[in-house]
Amino acid sequence: GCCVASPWKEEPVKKFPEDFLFGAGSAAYQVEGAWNEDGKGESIWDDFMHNKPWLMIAQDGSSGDVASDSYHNLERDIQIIRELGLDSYRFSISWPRLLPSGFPDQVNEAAIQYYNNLINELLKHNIEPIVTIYHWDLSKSLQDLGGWTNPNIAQWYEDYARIVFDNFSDRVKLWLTINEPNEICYLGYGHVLEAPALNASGIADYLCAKNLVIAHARAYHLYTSQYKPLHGGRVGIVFSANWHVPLNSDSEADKLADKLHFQSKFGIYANPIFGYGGFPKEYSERVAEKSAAQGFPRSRLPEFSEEEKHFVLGSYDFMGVNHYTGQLVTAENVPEYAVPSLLDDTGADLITLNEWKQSTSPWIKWMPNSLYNQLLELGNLYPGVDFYITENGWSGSTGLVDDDRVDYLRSCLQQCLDAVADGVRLKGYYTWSLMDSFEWAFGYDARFGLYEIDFEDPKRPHTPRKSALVYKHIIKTRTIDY
Ligand code: BGP
Repeated sequence: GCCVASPWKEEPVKKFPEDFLFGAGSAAYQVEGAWNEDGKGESIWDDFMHNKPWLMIAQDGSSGDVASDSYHNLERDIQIIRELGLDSYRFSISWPRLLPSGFPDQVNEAAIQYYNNLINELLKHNIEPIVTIYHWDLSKSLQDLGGWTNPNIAQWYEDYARIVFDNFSDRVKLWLTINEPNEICYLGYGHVLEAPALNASGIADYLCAKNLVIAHARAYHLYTSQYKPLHGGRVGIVFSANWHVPLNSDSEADKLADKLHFQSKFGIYANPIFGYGGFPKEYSERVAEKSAAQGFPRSRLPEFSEEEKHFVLGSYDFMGVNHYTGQLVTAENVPEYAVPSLLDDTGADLITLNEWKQSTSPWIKWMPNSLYNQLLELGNLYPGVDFYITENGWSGSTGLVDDDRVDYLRSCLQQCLDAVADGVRLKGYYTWSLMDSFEWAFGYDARFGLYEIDFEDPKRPHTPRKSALVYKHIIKTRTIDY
């Protein structure tokens, strides 16, 4: 392992390393708006919001049609990014904005222009762009061909990534191929919580998982062979990793449930790329057993050929980690706590404690030290790997005096410092999010922004919350003072 908690540290590290990147993030569908302007194609999120609004958790009739209106307000966004003093800004490129048909037969010049302006403005002010190539807004035309369940998507994604690299890799040096495979596959293909709401749990989510890691590896190898020699950038992928511990640490059943839970949410995507290759062993065995018991002639979990395993393994320069919360995991069925969608193949139940502070997002509670614990676990699992916290934030106060968000931000940054002191190779931290934005199934009910947005009139200047001022101070001094 790489990292040990050392409570006897003489002098706790108080300062972030000089090259540590402080950032904030956004995603195209959540902020851009302009959903059908300047030749943009339709995405699965446009389709989901327009045609299946009853599946949203927030029944407020909202959508990302206008969102934070960033497509029309680039200067305003740059202004707040500068005001905060960010070292780096994370945003995503919209696949259907760049390629209206989903394929590179026609490249949308207006999209190139928009992203060029954004990148150039950032660089002009010494702000490092980190670009997510895919943050959930798949072209509807590609979903009509099966989307992430179709193995051909690896080729479609590579073709799209090539257009992205051709246009932007002379200036963008940090790349994130795909944001949160678990949320894409599990919530979108296994369930109805995200687009395309396919609801084919245990089948479509597993096809998605395999195709997605291969697509990621295609983009990685494309960049590494053709663009890296010219521009020297780095490519990673973003996983969601929320902390997990067995409810009863003496119970073998709870320990197994915890392991299977972590493998199902994280390992099936991370192990093929960062681990020993292919899907994790225990989880593969579990799905094979369950499939046999259910009368399937083969496991529902697809396999990787040796060639595929080899192609995918090691296809990274770093790992991006999105972290918000944590749970206790048990093999017992505890009906009053059960989250039904999580029972699937693991049979694990997730429990949170009443004393943990609840955010406005039902799934986010403040579990003490979860980020530190998660970073240490990852550091030990993957020694030598560089990490970025690509998302971390608090859904809470809508007002300007957001003390809850301030406390969470300070605590999480302190946990990052502690993890760095204990040897984790953490290179940067991106708060979620720069400004209030359209929060997927939660619409505008969940507010994560350091800057407040008036969604009635998104063109109005964004107002900094207290958390923005606190973050600005931390970035400037590179220390957290209380
Ligand atoms: C992550 C996504 C982000 C962001 C965040 C908040 O899963 O990558 O895009 O939205 O979660 O989550 P939510 O809005 O679903 O509460």
